[in-house]
Amino acid sequence: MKIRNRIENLLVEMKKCGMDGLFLMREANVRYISGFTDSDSYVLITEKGNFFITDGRYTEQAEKQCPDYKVIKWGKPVGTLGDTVNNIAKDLGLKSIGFEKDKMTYALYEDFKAKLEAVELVPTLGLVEKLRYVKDEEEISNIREACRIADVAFERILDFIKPGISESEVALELEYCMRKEGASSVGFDTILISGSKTSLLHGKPDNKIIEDGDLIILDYGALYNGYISDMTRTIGIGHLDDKKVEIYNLVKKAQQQGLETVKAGECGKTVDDKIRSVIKDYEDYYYAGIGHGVGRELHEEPFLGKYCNRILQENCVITVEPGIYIPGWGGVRIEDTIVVKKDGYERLTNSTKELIILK
Ligand SMILES: [Mn+2]
Repeated sequence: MKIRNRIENLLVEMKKCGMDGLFLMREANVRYISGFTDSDSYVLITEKGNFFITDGRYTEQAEKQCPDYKVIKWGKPVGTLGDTVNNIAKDLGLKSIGFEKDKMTYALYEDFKAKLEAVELVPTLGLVEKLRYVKDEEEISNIREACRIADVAFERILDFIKPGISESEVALELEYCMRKEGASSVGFDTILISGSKTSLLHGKPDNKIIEDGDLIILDYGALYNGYISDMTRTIGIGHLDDKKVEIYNLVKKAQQQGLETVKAGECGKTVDDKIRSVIKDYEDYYYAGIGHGVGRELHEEPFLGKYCNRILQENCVITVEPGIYIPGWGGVRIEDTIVVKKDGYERLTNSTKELIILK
């Protein structure tokens, strides 16, 4: 979708809230609404024009990337951000300006409060996020590519993993594979943990050595063109005991049945209910957050879990990632990134979910 269309859609939302300006600072929102690909920048959206506010490091880049905006350089000698926004507000005669209340800092709010005397500051929540909830074709194709990169990296890393090598070495190689395949960076800090550490949902790779009998959780993703993929696979090394195989197959079944409940019109709770019914003997070891939207941010709406009632819509991109985590023993998680469709879903991460046991 063109940037101009996104701005127009946002203006509609702003009108509903009765504000004539909207100041944005959440990086994912700034990028979405402007096309800018870097950080430390702000936008002010109004019916009378759109302003991209950044410092001297980024003005040239912004002029190129944001043709729908007037680029404004802030900082000395003009003054603070509040001064800069106030100058625009005075020129345009703005009466009220919205801001992201979950992102605005107290210090910046104080600055705005002091400088924007004639303007009402209106706290807002999720206006741009509402537009980002359903992905357009271009966004989906970026996520699809990020998922393809993760799939290729998974295939390659299987040749690299062997007993005696550390988690950190494997994580580094995995990240290298993604960069080599076209990722601009990792989508988030790689979770690559083994043995009893696998009960830590977000454990960090370290110098722990991968040993015979270990399960390994690989939860990682690529960043491509500003969009993230998110996939988890659990694999085994050498001789796995029966309980590990049993729990693996249970999680695999739960994830598959969870996926099959996904379609437009359902909500995150439905998926959770289904998964819970499959893993019921292990419910004490289950973590209720079993999925989330993914796009410009790793975790965004809609979320999937027991208390998640937001309706899944066609072309929402989400993850489904149930797991069983037994403290001191270990855990299993399986996760795919998928697109919600009218009658089901399309899987974007396509790596196998058959239990892989490396020798
Ligand atoms: Mn995830």
